[in-house]
Amino acid sequence: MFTIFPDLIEGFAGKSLLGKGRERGLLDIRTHDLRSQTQDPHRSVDDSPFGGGAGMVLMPEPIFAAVEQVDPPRPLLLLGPAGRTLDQSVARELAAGDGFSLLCGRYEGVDARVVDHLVDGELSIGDYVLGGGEVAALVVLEAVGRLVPGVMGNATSADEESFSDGLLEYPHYTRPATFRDWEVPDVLRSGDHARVARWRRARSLARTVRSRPDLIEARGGLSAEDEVLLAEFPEGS
Ligand code: JF5
Repeated sequence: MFTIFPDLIEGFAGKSLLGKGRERGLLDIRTHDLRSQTQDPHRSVDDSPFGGGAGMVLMPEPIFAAVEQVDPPRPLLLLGPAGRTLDQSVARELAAGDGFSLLCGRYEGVDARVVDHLVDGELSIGDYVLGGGEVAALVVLEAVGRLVPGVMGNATSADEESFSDGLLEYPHYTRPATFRDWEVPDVLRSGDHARVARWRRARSLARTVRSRPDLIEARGGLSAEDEVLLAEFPEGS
């Protein structure tokens, strides 16, 4: 990871799930300060744009120098809205690969020669503008890190299966069984594991139909089996 805010990245990657994965030697996350290679007294990383206009642009020299100094894992991906949008498939691909590096842009953008001659691609986390790539990089790290075997224990595989299934999660409940008159559905306390599994599947389907019909569309609509489950467990059952 290349950034002008290495402390920000380390503060997050040193804690949480990523910190644990690192301590266990499962994740190798390295942060590199783009200012480390600056030559001037002000340690400048940005300058005004040729052709005029507002704001500043990240200069090519410190970025090329920082990257060439460490010869990082490739692909080197620049965070920014021009890239391929991160989703669970992209996260899975990155987790399954041999490693990758992230470059965090800032200000109005990065000198185009970095895009043309240094990075291998661009990665977005969605269609909105951020002040810099750092928060986006943390999103990528967390989404990918939790998929690395061992980082989350065996909880990940099951949970991952449910997303690769393209459905939203079923509702979860814990104690107390009654909270302010609101009861946990009887089926979850019945001890009938097969029935619990069918109820959860029905709730996932119903929730996805209601909130994310695009995901149902992407799966090619509801199957006959899906329809049967929805009929067995109507809303409120
Ligand atoms: C960035 C120059 C990058 O704004 C983003 C972003 C939006 N979606 N995904 C990433 O990245 C920060 C700011 C300025 C380049």
